[in-house]
Amino acid sequence: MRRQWWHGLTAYQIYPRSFRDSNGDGYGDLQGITEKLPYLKELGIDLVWLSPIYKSPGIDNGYDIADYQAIDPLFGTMEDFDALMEKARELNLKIIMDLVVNHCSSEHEWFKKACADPGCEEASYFYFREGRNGHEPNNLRANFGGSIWDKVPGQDNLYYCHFFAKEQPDLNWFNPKLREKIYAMMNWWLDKGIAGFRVDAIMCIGKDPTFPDFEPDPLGDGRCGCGAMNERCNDVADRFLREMHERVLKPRNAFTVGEVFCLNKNNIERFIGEDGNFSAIFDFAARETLTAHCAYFAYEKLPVSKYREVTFRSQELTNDVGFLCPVIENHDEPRGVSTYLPPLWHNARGAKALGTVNLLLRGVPFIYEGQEIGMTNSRFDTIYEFKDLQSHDEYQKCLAHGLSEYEALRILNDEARDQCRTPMLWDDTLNAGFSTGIPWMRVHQDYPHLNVKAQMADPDSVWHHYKALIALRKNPEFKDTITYGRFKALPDPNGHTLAFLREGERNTLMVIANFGEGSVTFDTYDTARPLLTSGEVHLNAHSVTVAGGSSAVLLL
Ligand code: TEU
Repeated sequence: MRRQWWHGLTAYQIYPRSFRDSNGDGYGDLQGITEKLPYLKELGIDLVWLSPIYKSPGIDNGYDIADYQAIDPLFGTMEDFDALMEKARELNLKIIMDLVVNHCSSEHEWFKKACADPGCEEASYFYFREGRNGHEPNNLRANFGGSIWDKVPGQDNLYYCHFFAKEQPDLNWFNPKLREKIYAMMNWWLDKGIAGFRVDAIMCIGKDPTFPDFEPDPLGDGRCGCGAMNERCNDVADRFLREMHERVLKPRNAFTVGEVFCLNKNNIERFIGEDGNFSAIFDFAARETLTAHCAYFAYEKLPVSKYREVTFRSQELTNDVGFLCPVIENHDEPRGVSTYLPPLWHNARGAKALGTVNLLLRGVPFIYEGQEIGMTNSRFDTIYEFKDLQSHDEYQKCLAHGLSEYEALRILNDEARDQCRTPMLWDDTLNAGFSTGIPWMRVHQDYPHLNVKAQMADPDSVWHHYKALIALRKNPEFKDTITYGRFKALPDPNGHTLAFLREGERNTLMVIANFGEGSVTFDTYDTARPLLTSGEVHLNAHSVTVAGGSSAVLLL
């Protein structure tokens, strides 16, 4: 495998509005991020992904972009961004930006011009279609509910397409002029020194421009989720992604991680092979298993055995091809500890053991802010505390399904995107040290005892375990094995254990994380050397015993 500069890195996702507020307006900002970059360096992070900071009305928290080359005043100025880049260079931290180009904002000047004159060039950057027999052009449902079609303002029978909110009009990738503008914008950011992009919702650009009707799905509104069209049109997305790769990414040797949900053995080479469209893609196998159901209320708890099965399947699929980015949570998902572990381990022990798996699977792991201190889901008491538009849509779906408000809230508290979006917990002072103002979201209930400052002072904390895991990834003796070593699954003795080998050229590591109640024992054949453990681990002459909620990394 050809070696690349980004192989072996450890990455971190920042959700800017919740990371650190420097000016007391209740929202995180760029100066706040710059202030905390040394903190990330101390943890051992190499690469940072910033969720969107572009000019935006904020309907979808910045995933609705009104100007791709301007910073939203909420986050600061372009000078603040340049200062952030300067600090990152000084610390040798790479920065990647969110590339949100399936859609823009209805406040983007392209869309405003398009609406003012549907015959103008900008209108061809969007999907404008006539209604059919007094109805929307087809029956697809948008990701945040309702039809993917809304009427172009002032028009009787002309609609525009949006796969997400109505304020997020989809861009027409079939238009070569639009594609050129996007590539120019990407180059502009790369010229500013960023290392690459996290590519948002990108498979949505695979569309059938005739917009046929689809077979309605079980939700019962006569519509079909818009993802069904993308599934049919992967080859269309591939064509555009290939062009983006050849024209922009490859010549700049940029790092890209795709938000791609449909990985299988047929498309993997094209996505992340040696000359793939992306450098890597997130491993969403576990998430996809949950979200295969059409609404939050239908999600079922994923047993550890299932989590193991799908995670290991992704590893085996990619062993010989390329790199995944293992994730347990992000700004679209509730906390991994709360989602994938049994309630017994919704605590520091569970967080450490899950972190061990997350950071030692083969790939470029992304840690989401707060994961390194073992944050669990935030809890809200009323629907008004949920900020995400998807939460409100899902709440209505629950009620329409006949659930009580109490049950709907319980479901949201487990499944909503808000659960991960609350402010970062820096210390035990007012608002967890996030802001001196009124935070835009309620601060997590555990902050008096669960925060960065307390954990940095406690050598036995989740934070120190993460730091040790990252240090292990960088240790010259094991770096090669952890980066390139083959993944090999080991059996699961109690239905709650993830155990695997990483087989490198110089050495082999054994990783075990037990999420059951009782202990498990694995043969080590010879005397193994413990490299890092959490919880209770006992090494015997030819075996190792790992108690419930514990993990071990051994050199065989
Ligand atoms: O998410 C794309 C996506 O597919 C989401 O529908 C995701 O699966 C869902 O939110 C999970 O509940 C990206 C961004 O990560 C997300 O924050 C944006 O809202 C979305 O694109 C639109 O830009």
